[in-house]
Amino acid sequence: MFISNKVSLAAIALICGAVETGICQNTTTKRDPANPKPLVTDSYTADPSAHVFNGKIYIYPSHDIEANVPQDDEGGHFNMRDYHVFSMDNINGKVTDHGVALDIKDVPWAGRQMWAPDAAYKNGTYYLYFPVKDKEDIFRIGVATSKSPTGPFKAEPAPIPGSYSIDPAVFTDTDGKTYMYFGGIWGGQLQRWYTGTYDKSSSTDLKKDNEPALSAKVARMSKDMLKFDEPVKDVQIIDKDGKPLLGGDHNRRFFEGAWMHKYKDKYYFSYSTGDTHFLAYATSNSPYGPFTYQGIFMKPVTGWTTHHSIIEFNGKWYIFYHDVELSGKTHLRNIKVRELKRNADGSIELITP
Ligand code: FUB
Repeated sequence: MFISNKVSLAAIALICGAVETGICQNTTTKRDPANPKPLVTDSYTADPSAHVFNGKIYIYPSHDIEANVPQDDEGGHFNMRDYHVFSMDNINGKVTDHGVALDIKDVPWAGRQMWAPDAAYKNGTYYLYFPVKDKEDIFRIGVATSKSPTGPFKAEPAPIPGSYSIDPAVFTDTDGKTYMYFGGIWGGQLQRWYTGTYDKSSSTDLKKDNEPALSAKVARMSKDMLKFDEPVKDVQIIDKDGKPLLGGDHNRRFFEGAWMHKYKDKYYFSYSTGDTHFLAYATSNSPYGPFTYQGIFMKPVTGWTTHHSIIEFNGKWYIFYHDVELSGKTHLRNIKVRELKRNADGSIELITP
């Protein structure tokens, strides 16, 4: 079912020329909203965290590479080593690759696997948040800063104190307070922190199907955006009867890839269900939750992982996500964008990719 498309990737890389050394522009300008195409075709990109800064769209994705690591439940095959930032003047505009924004060799505490990043802006500084395994092979979340949204970013000498697991998603509320949502089970190691300290014994989930599912985490960021300003809390997801979703409820429970957006004063917490490959969402009147499960809003894409972000741009809402159209391989992904539509009650229309 997967299609190999290495020929077109190589051809575009030739046209583009400067992929590894500098700025490369994909000149595609017409996009079919019903059939989105990869936004970047000369490298592999995934986990797109999109933001609007100064009226322009910036995308902070993972940079997938072929590292020839065998596939396993812990995601060893996702062995990424750097980040590039991409920008677009408008949703149909060309995509500009701004080159290497942060390299693993410039993160003194990092061991391996730079996974899904996110970014934020405050008081003249841009912040890149990134999960990477430390030298003990434990995922931590790092932060790097720049005066430009495209980097290069300079990493802090140590990870954010008290951070663990993967997939940071940073949301600044209308009152100016910023929160980080994070976590992911299986390869993301969240289950290993169940007791409060790191326990290496579990490689997937808790295996406690009738107990509340593992939750994503949230913490308000300090004013300097470099640390948590409070103890990390659970992001609880409940059903319409107020009961927590259970660990065995694989179609609905949180797995990884959290995102937060606000629409008409409601907080929308969205995430991947992982091994069932849905994007689902839950809503609350508070950024801390509890969040009431609302449903899935995207059916599975090609490839094992599904990961997204949601932004408003010029009065419309968009979802950035990835699939494996270019490679047919689950660890070599490509980012895409399509419009996100809502019903009159604020619920999100189901997308069938
Ligand atoms: O890209 C590596 C991991 O795959 C991400 O951290 C997860 O969200 C999944 O997309």
